Amino acid sequence: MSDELRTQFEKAGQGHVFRFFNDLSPDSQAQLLQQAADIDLAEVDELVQTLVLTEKSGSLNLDDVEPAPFVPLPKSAEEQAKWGAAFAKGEEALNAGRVAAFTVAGGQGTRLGFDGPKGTFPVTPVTKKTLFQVFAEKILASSRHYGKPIPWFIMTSVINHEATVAFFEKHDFFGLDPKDVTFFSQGLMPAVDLEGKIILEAPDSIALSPDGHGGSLRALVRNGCVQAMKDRGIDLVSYFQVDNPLVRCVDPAFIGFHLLGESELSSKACLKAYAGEKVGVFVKRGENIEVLEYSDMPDSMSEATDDKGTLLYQAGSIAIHIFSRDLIEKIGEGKDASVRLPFHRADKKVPTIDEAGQPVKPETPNGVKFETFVFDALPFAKNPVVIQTAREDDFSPVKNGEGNDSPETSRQDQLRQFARWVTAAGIKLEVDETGLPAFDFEISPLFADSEAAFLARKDEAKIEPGATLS
Ligand code: UD2
Repeated sequence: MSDELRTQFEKAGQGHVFRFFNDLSPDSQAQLLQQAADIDLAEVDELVQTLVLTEKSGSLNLDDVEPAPFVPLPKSAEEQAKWGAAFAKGEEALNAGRVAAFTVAGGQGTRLGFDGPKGTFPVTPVTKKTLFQVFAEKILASSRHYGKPIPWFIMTSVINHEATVAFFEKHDFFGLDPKDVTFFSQGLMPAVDLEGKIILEAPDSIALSPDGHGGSLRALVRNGCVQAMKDRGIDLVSYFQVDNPLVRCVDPAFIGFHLLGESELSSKACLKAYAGEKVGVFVKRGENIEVLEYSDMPDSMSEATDDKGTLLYQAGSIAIHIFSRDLIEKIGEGKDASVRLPFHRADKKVPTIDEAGQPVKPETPNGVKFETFVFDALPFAKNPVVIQTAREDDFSPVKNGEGNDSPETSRQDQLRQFARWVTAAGIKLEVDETGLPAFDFEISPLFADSEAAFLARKDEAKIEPGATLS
């Protein structure tokens, strides 16, 4: 098998991957062969031809792009009724046990500068619960409320899989039944140099990296999760990213809009906080709804306003979706070439080796990584629905060490949410002009995971500095 594989790599112009092979120990040879065997050479060749060797076609054609329509937050009585009906419909699905939660947590989290799976980063104001614990408690609270387990699928990657599983084991799955938590590792793609040659990171190792969150669809199929969902009668998947402690892991109204719209893929949008905010934007192109990634959007477009000064492209994607299981299966199986997620090119500094096999740390981008994005599933989905959500109820991610979207901004946004619930319950609490309370306290999702849940338990709530309601 080793000779055959090497011949295939040579024929594909990638034979250099084995240039140190004869000097390697048997274990190292086996490792390299395994890595090579997992690479789809035809796919790599196609990506090299289309994304690396072809001149970049300049800017994207954005001529026929317009802002996407979305369901606004309710204001009128009619809209309130519509949201109420969606909420009831979503609750029906939750009561019937049709919903699973799904977190993509395979990324590297380089911007945060935190060494470890991002989900193990502490985020809450007082007890410093980690992102994973916050999600676990929200999922547990919902499953108790609806009297049905909500299975949770967590996608990791080779970078953090073992550490993630160990973290959950160490913390007894934060009260969840381990049977309801499934971890699986996403696929990997080789990085290539600017001539399209696969990069070696060591004499016995190919430079591999996670294939993007779009890889979650094929990973869900390949790892038997879609089958497990079928076995458990689950046909709705609530998707969110690992970095956002404010997310409602399962949101009845959102699920309801998905069902009422007979949608295969629904999305939440937040009005952009400022023109340059680093979120993709929902757009309409012909009949399709798409997300245009922030890096692909020219400033003239992201800054364009109407005559009242409102941003034209204001519906920011906050990476919260409901997928119908069938759509995951259709795209994830990869059988039908007409429903495949496109790969995107990202130029990166990829550590490599020189001709003598010595490590080289590049100063400038020397390689190309290939990633797919989950929102590229939108054009393949029937009846995509986009609903607006209030940022303060759904989105305050931890992405950067400092400044915007940092642990500090997210901590404050959690405090403001707690303070709003407390104030709505008529409990006196001093807050500043931004709604930030005068002291830190914390409400566990297991005590209350929404304003309505808090109002129902307000008599048990003693709010004082450092209080932790759980
Ligand atoms: C993402 C969206 C952006 C906006 C924003 C909201 C992309 C390209 N952009 O930006 O439009 O919605 O989020 O917060 O997605 N991940 C994996 N495997 C991978 C790569 C990423 O699991 O191979 C996970 C990662 O762990 C994280 C999420 O995907 O949970 C987002 O990744 P990111 O931090 O690279 O995305 P970001 O913030 O640039």
